[in-house]
Amino acid sequence: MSQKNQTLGEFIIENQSAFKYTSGELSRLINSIRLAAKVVNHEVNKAGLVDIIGAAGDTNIQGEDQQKLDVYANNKFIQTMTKRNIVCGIASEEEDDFISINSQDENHQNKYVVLIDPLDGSSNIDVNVSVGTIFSIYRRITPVGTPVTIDDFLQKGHQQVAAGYIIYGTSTMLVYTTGSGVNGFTLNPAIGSFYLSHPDMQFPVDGKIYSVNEGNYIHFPQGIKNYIKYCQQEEGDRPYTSRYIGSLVSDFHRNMIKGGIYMYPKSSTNSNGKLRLLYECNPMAFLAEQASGKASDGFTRIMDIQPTELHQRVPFICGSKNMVEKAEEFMRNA
Ligand code: P6P
Repeated sequence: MSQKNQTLGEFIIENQSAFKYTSGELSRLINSIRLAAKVVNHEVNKAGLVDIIGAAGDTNIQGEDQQKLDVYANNKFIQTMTKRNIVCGIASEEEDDFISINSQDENHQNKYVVLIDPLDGSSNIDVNVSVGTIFSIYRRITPVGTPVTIDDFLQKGHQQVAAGYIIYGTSTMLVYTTGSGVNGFTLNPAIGSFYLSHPDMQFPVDGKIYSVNEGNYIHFPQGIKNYIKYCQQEEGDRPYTSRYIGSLVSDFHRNMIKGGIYMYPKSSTNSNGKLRLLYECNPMAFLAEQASGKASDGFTRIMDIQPTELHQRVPFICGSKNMVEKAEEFMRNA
């Protein structure tokens, strides 16, 4: 049984036996993410002090200006996981294609692939608003000893063995699941250790916060428009409160603690929405369901969607179970 103030390292060791693949590789992988998180956290926290912010001049496959910290975070996570010889493949929002990793003479013996959004919400960096890293971990499905293929990355979300995020906010937290609930660890920057601060995190079944970019309202499907109007109506415990940080990890984290729903619907300008299935929606959906919440595209469970492309986008509705089901009801009845 985990107790508060346990370090992340102690927690991983204590709970390793509970994980069905107890080879220790996944523990080492989580530890490598922990190390990279501390390194990135250091740079994020001083972003305002050195000339490391501002566009790097390049654009990524999404056509978005790459902030220097995006590039830095991407490199740090990839380097850390590669050097520690734990994964056989990595896919990243910042990389056009997946990376096959054959560390030293390992001959592709490693079993895990990682998909990562190294710095989500990076447009907030210059205005000092929380940003985050999101990661998703699968066991490879192609034969060990051969290079990974795209099939190892295009697995349905319910095949994930672990998922989590780091939120670089007023405090830095690592929140993750290996399929036995969600636990949150807060970094003590003075000594560089993560401590269990939020054991067994649970979405309240209901909530009063809705998070959506209402600037896109006129482009939303009718069902979403109807749900937003429902949230704003004077009746029962409504109107709800609108809170939108513009950083998925931050909005998700607040909603998981206080109760709420996050929506990034499709629109006439974003035909499949904006968020990416593989390294944003699936890991957040895994966490949501492990915390008794729910995640869908408005009709289908996110983790049941069969991926077809590395950077594909899906509409995303996620949060407190009753709120997501209410939004789905409006989508069905529109
Ligand atoms: P918009 C950040 O770019 C992100 O991927 C999520 O973190 C965030 O919730 C969303 O996009 C914000 O998008 O279009 O509302 O600015």
